[in-house]
Amino acid sequence: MSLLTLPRRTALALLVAVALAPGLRAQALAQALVPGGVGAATRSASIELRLAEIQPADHPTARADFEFARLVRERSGGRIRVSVYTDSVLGQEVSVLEQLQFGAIDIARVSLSALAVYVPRLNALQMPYLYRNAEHMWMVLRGDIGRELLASVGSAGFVGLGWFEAGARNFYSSRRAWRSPTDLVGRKIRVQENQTMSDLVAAFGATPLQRPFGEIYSALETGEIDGAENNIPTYYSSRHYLIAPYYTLDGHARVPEIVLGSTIGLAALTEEDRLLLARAAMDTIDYQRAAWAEYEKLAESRLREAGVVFVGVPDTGPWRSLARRVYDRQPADILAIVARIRALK
Ligand code: BDP
Repeated sequence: MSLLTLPRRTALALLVAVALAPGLRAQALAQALVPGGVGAATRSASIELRLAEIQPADHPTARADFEFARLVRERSGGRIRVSVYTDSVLGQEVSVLEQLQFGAIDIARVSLSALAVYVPRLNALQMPYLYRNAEHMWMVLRGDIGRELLASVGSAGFVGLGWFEAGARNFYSSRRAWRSPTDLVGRKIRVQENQTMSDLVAAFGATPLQRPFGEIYSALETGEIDGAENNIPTYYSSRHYLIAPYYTLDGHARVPEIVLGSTIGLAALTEEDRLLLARAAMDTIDYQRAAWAEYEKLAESRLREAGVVFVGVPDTGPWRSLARRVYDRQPADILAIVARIRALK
């Protein structure tokens, strides 16, 4: 489709995005203006896409972004280059999603929690104690449910490209170890900017505070929050353990990561190239999961060396029964997906 044949609003948004986005290829987009079609134009033009990542470059998720970029480059014969911007240099996740929506960023790897604000049905995938284990989650993500939900992000101006592993999330605290849910009562805990995550923390009797990821360290330092929650790799790479050295292995949720394109940012690409991106993202999953497993072990041993106290939770029963309240608040469409997930053997 040529830009001239796009609906007026989309074409305008695309032009605004071009003006705002140094990452978009002027050449490809200029050619998109030529009647005759974007497809014909972009096949030969070189394309540069900007990918936003909030994690540091050595985090397994960021390493997978680089692998994705490598695959895209190789498979497009060097024609499509994905430049990966790590360490939140393009902004925190809420801002990254806004920039993706208007095309200032072409691709991003974000947490499903952040994205679910735009596509509430995605909350089904991060419900507490939902999956039996990581394999169960991957069966869901790689199957019909994962495919349907990835496609559903189109309604919010995104192109769902693929999923990444993000382990199990656990609570960590700065002053003393939290051994049972009663230790959380009255505590202030940072959560992602997502209502379901707030509901979960509230179900344990704590006060949820939604804050951007980049603000956690100082919020722990000043005592604005008593703790936060995340997976082991992120707890380690963010260095939050330096001020919050108690990590409780309650495993309350598995929140997958998602690789997203911008509908506007990728509008100048051919359908074939968009497919190439999606296949490359899917083909990066095995690499990412292996990198994750390896880094998780390394992070755990480094954390132990640093004196972090890991609090084992042999019986998650009391945690699970409180977390059930989060399910009571869910609309029927989410509960229907949850039922399908649970039935998947
Ligand atoms: C990490 C995710 C990152 C989230 C962060 C958070 O990789 O995308 O933004 O958690 O808690 O595990 O905000």
